[in-house]
Amino acid sequence: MSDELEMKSTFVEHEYGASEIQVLEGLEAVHKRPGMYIGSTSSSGLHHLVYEIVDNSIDEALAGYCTNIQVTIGQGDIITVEDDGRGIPVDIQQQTGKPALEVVFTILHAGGKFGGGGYKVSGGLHGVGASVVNALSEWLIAEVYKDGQIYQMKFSRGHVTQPMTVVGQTGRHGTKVIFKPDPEMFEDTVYDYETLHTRMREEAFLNAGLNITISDQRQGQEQSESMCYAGGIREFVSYINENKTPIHDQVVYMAGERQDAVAEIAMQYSDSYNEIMVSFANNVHTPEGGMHEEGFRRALTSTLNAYGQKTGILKNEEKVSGEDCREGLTCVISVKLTDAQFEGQTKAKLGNSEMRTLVNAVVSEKLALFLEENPKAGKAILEKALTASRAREAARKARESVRRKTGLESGQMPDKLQDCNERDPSLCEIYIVEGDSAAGSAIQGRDSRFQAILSMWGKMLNVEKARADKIYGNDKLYPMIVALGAGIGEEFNIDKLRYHKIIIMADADVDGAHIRTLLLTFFFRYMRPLIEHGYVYSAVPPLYKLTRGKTARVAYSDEERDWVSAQLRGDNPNTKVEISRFKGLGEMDPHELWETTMDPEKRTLRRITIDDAVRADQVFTVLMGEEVEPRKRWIERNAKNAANIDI
Ligand code: TSJ
Repeated sequence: MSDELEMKSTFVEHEYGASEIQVLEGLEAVHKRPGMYIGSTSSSGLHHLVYEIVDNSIDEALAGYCTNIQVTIGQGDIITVEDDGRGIPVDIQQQTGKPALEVVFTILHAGGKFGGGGYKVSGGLHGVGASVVNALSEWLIAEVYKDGQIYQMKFSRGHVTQPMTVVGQTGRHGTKVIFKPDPEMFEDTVYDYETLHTRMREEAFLNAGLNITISDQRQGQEQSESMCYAGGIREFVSYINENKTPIHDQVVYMAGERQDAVAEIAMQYSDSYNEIMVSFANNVHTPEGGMHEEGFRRALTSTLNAYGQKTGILKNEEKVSGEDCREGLTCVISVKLTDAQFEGQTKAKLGNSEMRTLVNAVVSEKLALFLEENPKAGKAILEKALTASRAREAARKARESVRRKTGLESGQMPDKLQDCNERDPSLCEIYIVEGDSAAGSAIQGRDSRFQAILSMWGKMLNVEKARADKIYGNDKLYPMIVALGAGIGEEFNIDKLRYHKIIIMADADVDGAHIRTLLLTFFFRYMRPLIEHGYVYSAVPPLYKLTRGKTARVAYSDEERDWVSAQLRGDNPNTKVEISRFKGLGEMDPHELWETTMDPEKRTLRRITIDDAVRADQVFTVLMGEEVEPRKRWIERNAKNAANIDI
């Protein structure tokens, strides 16, 4: 035993230099905890591999040396990323005695830190992920076109299988990386074209003038699109507003910099009632917002109020609130900075407070200027905010009158709620249940000590078309707002929340998905902190019931069904296992529902993330990735429910 240890350490000392040890430790760490490096090993992690590689080409573009990036999904879900930049440096590095190319792909966090000072202000934002992608690829080939030569290097699961070799001559310059994600590392290795397409379009909007081509070469789904937007985020705003009616022609564009950071903001108001805010830090989407958004909101509210006073559109001491100022606003914010701090539940919130100051300063100055120079637009914007303000006041009155009429002031709960006995919110759960028979089973099956049931049926309000006053008046949403107890919009107060688990329980079919989408959109728009705190869940009901004689089991997926069926059958090939599909929650008796879906000891809950909610929201706003075609498909799929949406 001690001999073995000694041998090992001798071996290491003699055969391994510092850089090899670093490589092996790095690879081992990535293999052990891939999720730590790419978020997860599910589909999102798989797609993340591509973003990590593309980020390197984007940095080259930011540095001013690359104008074309080509991303290809090949047969067998092999990814190729190619750019026309300077090519990754191939010269031998002092510290390691190895080509920079090898270091980029084998040492964790090596990117951007080589080549004599590396990136400058604009770049140096990413470039840490190549070794992680390499470690998680069954194989990877890198080619560099530089100084007339084609350099090639090959790897397998992060280990070098072919050292850097000159394989030919070329007149061009650039970098090409081809990789096959390791099926042993990922749950699924099939790429979704739409997902990559959406992200690449976003990158094209965020990097004005950069040409990005995305192609799918897999058999039967061949397609390709090149994207290049000279107008950058201005065109992003126009794209989002494509199906809306703007209330002023021009997209407002504001930009500024300070020290080693830049901020760009583009915005335009439409006649809709919703706010669409899409923000980025170093080209990374920040759906949870953060300091850049805060800076924007402050500047917008104060600038519009000052302008309103100055022009007399706001009379006397009349003021418009932040919410009023953002009604119908579509806004894209992009900041670039060194050392971005990402915070929040999903690391999707920007924490750098200097970005609040920067964005505030840029918007205060440039928006005031825009309003001065475009009085017609200024008037339309102020009047829109003023109308919103009046509607909000009307909503407050409506709410108060409803409260008075129903006596809800006294804390009386709605009829549709079967409350639980426990009062401590951190111990309480509320199931929001679609359909009265399902609600009936849930009420009988629950543990009433800590589980409350809110039943919902009938017409669901489509919040896309509704203003706050309508929401308070809605017979479906109002009871839910009262039951949750925390209010909505700017009045939302998480401390008043009555349950820390809000569980949406809907069928595992299209109608269920529809209800979930509507509820998530509502939570996202009017109770966002609920999702940010991780309080919203989706119940996971079983799909199948399997019976053999007197034994009954359930399965939550097709794979599980096959597995359970085999188990029930055991060694006995002649036994009949009866398999039936649960058509809906309403079909289950109370005991079954408790056992399969509600018992905390046995159930599965899926926590809803901000990303889920953003996606749900996008279904309605047709924001990113929703081309006309997917939208048409979605509408066709849901055509039979359309009648239930109150538009
Ligand atoms: F991920 C990656 F590292 F494998 C990768 C890097 C993948 C792809 C598709 C492209 C790139 C990449 C890197 N494109 N362009 C560059 N540029 C550099 O690495 C580079 C080139 C020259 C100099 C210099 O100072 O001369 C510095 C750098 C960082």
